[in-house]
Order: sequence, then structure tokens, then C-alpha cells
Amino acid sequence: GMRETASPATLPADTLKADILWHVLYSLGRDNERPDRQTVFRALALALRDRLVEKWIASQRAIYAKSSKRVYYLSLEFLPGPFLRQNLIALGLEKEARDALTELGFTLDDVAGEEWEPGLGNGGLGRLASCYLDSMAALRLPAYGYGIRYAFGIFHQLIRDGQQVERADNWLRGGQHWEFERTHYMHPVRFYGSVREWVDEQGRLRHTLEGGSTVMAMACDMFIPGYRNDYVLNMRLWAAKSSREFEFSFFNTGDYIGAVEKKIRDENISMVLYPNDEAPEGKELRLKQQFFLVSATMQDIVRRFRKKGVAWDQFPRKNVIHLNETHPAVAIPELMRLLVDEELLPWEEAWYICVRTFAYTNHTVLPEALEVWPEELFRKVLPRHLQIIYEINRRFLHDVRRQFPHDPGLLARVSLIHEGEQRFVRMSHLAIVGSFSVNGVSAHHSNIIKESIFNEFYKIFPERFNNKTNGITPRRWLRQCNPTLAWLITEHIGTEWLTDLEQLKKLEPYAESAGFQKAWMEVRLRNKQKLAEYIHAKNGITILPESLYDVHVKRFHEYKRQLLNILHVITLYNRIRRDPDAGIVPRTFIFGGKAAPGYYMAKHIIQLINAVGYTINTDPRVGDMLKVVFLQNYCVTLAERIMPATDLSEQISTAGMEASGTGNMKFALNGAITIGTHDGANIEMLEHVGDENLFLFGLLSHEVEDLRRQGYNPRTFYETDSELREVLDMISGGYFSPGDPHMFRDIVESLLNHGDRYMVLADFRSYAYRQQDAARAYLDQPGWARRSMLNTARMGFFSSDRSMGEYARDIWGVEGV
Ligand code: 26Y
Repeated sequence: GMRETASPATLPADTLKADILWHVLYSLGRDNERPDRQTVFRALALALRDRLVEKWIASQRAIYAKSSKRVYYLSLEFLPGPFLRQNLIALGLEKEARDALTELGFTLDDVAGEEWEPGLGNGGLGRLASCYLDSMAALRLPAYGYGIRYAFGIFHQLIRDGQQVERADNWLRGGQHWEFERTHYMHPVRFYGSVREWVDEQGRLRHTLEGGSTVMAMACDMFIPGYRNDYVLNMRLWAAKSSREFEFSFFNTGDYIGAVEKKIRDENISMVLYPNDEAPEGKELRLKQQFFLVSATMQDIVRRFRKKGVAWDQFPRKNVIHLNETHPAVAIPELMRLLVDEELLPWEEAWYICVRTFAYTNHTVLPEALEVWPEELFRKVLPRHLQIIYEINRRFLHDVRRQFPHDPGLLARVSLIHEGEQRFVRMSHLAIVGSFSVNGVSAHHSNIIKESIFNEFYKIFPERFNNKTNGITPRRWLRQCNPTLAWLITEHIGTEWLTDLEQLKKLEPYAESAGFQKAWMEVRLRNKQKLAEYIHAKNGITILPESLYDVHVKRFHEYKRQLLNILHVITLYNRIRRDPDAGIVPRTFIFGGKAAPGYYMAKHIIQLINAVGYTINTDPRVGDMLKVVFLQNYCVTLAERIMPATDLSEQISTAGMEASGTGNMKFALNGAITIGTHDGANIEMLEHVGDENLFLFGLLSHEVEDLRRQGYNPRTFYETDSELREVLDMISGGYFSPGDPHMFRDIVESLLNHGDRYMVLADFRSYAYRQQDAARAYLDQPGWARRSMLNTARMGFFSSDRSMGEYARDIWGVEGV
């Protein structure tokens, strides 16, 4: 197993076993006679990293040689999921790995189970970034992902006594087998201080930051291989390290402990991912994280650009910087600072470069999710950047005033600064003004952006606004998570679908074939059996694999309306209690998802679901008719188990509130049927799969708005719908919390007395009807099989390869290397 002589590039694949044993001994320092499972996992990961790094070097050389325009995808979040299977599939080494592991006495399933996924994101936005990297690699785009290597990712969720409990996610504890830590490769990042204005010999006004404190950003690279194309991209994650100089200055004064304390403070910057989506905390540390990512990344970008030795005005032709939400939008004033303060370009030239370099994706229209920073905080942390933002704003408002001289109120509304009792920097306004492209993530959402939240910017910059409907990678979300279904598909239509998902259309002719339907449903039933085993092991609940698996997994938020789902569950329960022979289709309701730790109502809803589950699952009158399961710690790994085993996918946000959704696509690609609202990408899914194959219900987004304007009164629904009234009375009366009858009062209060902001009651009846349609459809199994197959067959559009192709062509202006 020695390999000092063999260059890794020449290693034949059949040495995988030898490589594993080599790493067991030399990289991990363990006896390679009988290594344990965890050790074998780590050694296998290292053996794959060897192969990845070779291809990465070759890919980087190719990008450099072609002098391609580079794409920089900046995101505060990435959710790559477990790497092992994904990398094996991309490298074409799955069979070799299985064989090697068998010889070592393990199965791939067991070994893959040892991996702890990096939870460096909250949900949709982070997972989207990872699907996009997978597709950028598949398309051989000259791209880089940039983010933060949080020491603690999204918390690990436990359910204790029906309630969410958070545990720190110490994912680095197992040692890092996939990444390269570039311990000698660091950039300084500077915060605080004050701006000194002075005039240089040429009479130019100059700005220099003085004082402040410096933290180092250390690069950690993780590799993203393209599917069987020898191309590898990297996701560069920055980790904060204390700077030596400052330590020394402490040491000189003999303050040893002070030096160590400073080191700890500095390294805090990349310590933890903020676990809230949709409601920014406005904390200083979070702003520092954002600038930390931006400053280190800009230094990398500029260093690579300088190697080309071309003039600055070429910068936008050679680079595009994509902002995943406003979180990294401080990159705009940072590039201005580099160009104006350091490169001494005139403001106009610098700005011309800036607005040709940045592109921004918006992921949310919820007003409370729009990022704003108190001006005082911004000034303290980034004094020079605040000045630059003011200058951008001054010039922008000047132009707006000229374009729209008769609308004086407009200036205040579009200003980058919100002025009130307290002033705030509006990050979305900064991102729009500083970018050449602003896109939403589904057709519906992009229209809402243009017509409502950013309507005035749309009038000012109509050419900037565009749509790029989200997508998901078929390699992870079908090939990897559902290998038996993938195999059945491949047997009939070949392998092309893996890189051209529209090929799934070729399945359509089989939709009427009884033989294929049978094979399809057998694969699905086996997947459902496996999930039943998992649920039994984790929750101790026995569920019927033949029952309808009705699944609602996503972050907990009131707008996503897990509450509407559980109200319907209780409705079914009541129907069974009234008439045990009512002929209800046996169902298993599966819930999963995390609530932001400080989001009281979301946590309360989790608790309600668990309480209802307990009541129903232990009620002998119910038996196998109904089960309610809450799976703890929903994450990518768990999603991979759930997607292939779902019959009915719940996508029931209040219309107008879910920007796109991507879970909806994962379910449908695996043959689940959607019950959903006219929201986000559900609407486009309907257009693709046809309305017999997807159950939509509820208010349209303009109806939601109209109803709200006219004065929505949720009580009328309570008073006129007796089934609904019974459900709400049970919850507020303590039916599900006999030990504490008041436990869930707040939830009912929010619906009846606090305006039901998300219109749960308004949509209840149409949801319950549509659920009945779904149950009826399930009774017709051949019909369900056809619907299921047609969902898969018609999901080609929702490949992230399609999304990335559109970004590359329409926004970035880049092609595959
Ligand atoms: C500012 C901070 C609190 C914050 C952190 C994370 C704000 C928002 C987020 C994450 C938002 C998010 O995940 N949005 C989701 O993005 C998906 C990908 O585009 C969409 O499919 C989904 O509808 C949207 O909710």
C-alpha cells in the first residue's frame, strides 16, 4: 500500500482499498489490521479527497489558461449534505468503493452512516447554494463558492417532552476529512477604527482607516465534483484566526491572558451560524460575519484579477460577483473602497465597474426578513463603508430626483437609509442600486417583486429585474437518495437524464403500462418500508407502509402553515371518533423541521403537533387509521430518507409568501404528489405536471391581499364552520394537554383574536376538501401510480442545471470551460 512513487494522477481505481488502508495508517495513525467503521469512513474520504484535489488543480489550470470570466457565488450559508455518496457517484467510484468496503468487512450503507453533514445553513437558501454549486460543476462553469466555515452549524434539534431542545452542532469534532485547511493562506480583515481624511501631494482627497482591529481569514477548501466530467470546483470557507501582530503587542506588555482573550474574541467571528431565517437579529457579530466573508473574498478576487495584469476597467468583463440574498451586500461598498481609496480610481469609474460586477438574488418578500442595520452599529463596525454608502445614496437620489421630479415622497421610500426616530441602512436597496441584475426565485415571486415590494426600483431600473426559477440537483435528489427508482428509470430511458433532466419526459409513455406501474409502486413501497423501519427505531411508532404518507418537512414558520396541517389532522381524528367506520384512508402524517430558537410561536406549534400526535397515536379507537410522527432534526441527511418515501407533499404556505420552495421539487421528482397553494414554484409545477397530477387549493395571492385590505375577520370562519370550531375548541380547551389545559391557548388566540395573519382559517375548508380529493385518489392505486410517474416524468424543468444554465447565459455571461 505504499505510494511514494506513484503520482496520484496515475492511480488506477482498483487501488481504492489499498488507499483506504494507506490513509488508515499514515493519515489517521491507526492500526490498519482491523480498522473500525469510523476510521474506514475517514480513510475513504481522504482517498477520495486525493482524487478530487488532482481534478481541482487541473480544473483551475483550465480556467486560468482560458482566461475565463469567473463567477463568484457569495453566500453566508451552504448546506452541502453528506459528501460520501455524492462524491462516489460523481467520480464513478461507487462500485469500487462497495467492493473495497466489502473486502474490509463493511457495507457502503454502514460507512456512509458515519458521516456528519456540515450544517452551514438554515434551510432553503443554503441548500439552493449547494445545488447550484453541484450544477455549476456539472456545467463546467468557471465558478467559486465563498462562505464561512462556522465551527458550529445549525443546531441539532432534539424533541424532549414534545418540545424542541437545541444542542450545539460540533461538526468539526470528528476531524476534517473533506477539506484542506490553508493554514498558511490568510487575509487580514479590518473592523472598527476611524476614518482620517487628508489631501495627498497631487491634491486628491484621501480616506484612510486608522486604528481598528484586524482578524485573519484562513481559507478552507471543500471540493465539488461535476458529474463524471473530471471537473471540480471549490467552495472556499473562511475561518477566523487571531492575527499574530496583535498578540505580540500584548505579549510585549506582558499581558499573556489578555492576548489569549483577544484571540478567543477574534476567532468568535466564525464560531456559529445564526439559526434564524426570515427575522434578522441585528447583532454586531452577524454584521462582522458578513464583512468577514466579503473582505476576505474580495481580496482573493482582486489577487486573481491582478495576475492577469489588465486594467481595472476590464474587471466586470473578467468577474461577476453573485450575492445570495443581501447578506453579503456589503461587498458593494467594499469594492468601491478598494477602487476609490486604494486604487485611486475616480468615483464615477469605480461605480461604473461596480454596477457591472454585482448581481443579486432576492429570496423573500416577508417585510420582517428584509435586512436593515442600525446606522450607529454600522458606523461603529464599518465607518468607511457607511460613508461610501452615503455617497452612493447621495448620487442615486440625485438621479432619481431628475428622473421623477414630481414625486417628492419617492426619495425617502427608495433611499438606502431609512430615516425615522432611528436610522437604518437598507441592505436590499443597496443591493438593487449596486447590481446590474436583480432576480426572484420563481415566476410568481419575481412578479411580486416587480409589482409590490420593489415596485419603485422596478420603475427606476426596469432592465435589471428578471426571474430565475429555482432548481434542484438530480444527482443528489434522485440518483443518490433514491437509487432503486433511479435504476428503474435508467433501465427504461438510459442515463442521459442525469445531466439532462428533460429526458425524464421519455417516461411518459410508460404511465399507462400496468407492468411499469407495478414496478414503480413496488420501488416506492420498499422505500416506504425503509422509512417505517427508521421511524420505528427513532420514535418507537409502528406505521403501515401501505398507508398514505403525508409529509410536511421544512423550517417551522407561521407562513408555512404547519398549523393548518395539524388542524386538518385533528379534523380527521374527529371524523374517526364520530364514526370509526367512516372509511377514512389510512394515513401517516410525518412532520419535521427546526424552529428558530427564539421564535416562540413556531416552537409552540411544534409542541402542539407532538401533543396531538401523542393523543392520536395512543387512542385505541384510531388504531392504524391515523398516525402522527414528528421526526427530530430535519436536515439534508434526513431529507434524503424522506423524499423517496412520500406520497403526498405538503406545500401549503399562505399565497404570496413562499418565494419558491425547493422541497416541493424534491418530493415531486421522487414521485410524490403535491397538495399546495398557488404560491412560489408550486404554480410552475402545476403548469408542468398538469392539474390532474397536483392538488392546489386556497386563496390566490391577490385574494389574500384583497381580503386583508377589506378587513379579514377570521371569526366568521370559526362561527360558520362547525368542524373547524370543534378543532379550535379542543385545542383551547386542553384536549391535547390535559395536564395543562391552557397550554395551547396562545395558538388559538393568534387565529381568533390576533388577526390570523397567515389566513389559516380562511383556507381551512378548501384545504380539507382538497385533502379529501387526495385520499380518494389514493384509493385508486393504478391512478396514483400514473400520477406519481407523471410527476417525476415532468419535473425536468426543475433541474438546477437548467437554473444555472439560465444564470450563466442571461446574468453572468459565462460558458463552460
Ligand atoms: C437575515 C437572516 C435572518 C436570514 C437568514 C436566512 C434571512 C433569510 C434566510 C433564509 C431564507 C431562505 O431560506 N429563503 C428561502 O429561499 C429558498 C431558496 O430560494 C426559497 O425556495 C424559499 O421559498 C425561501 O423561503
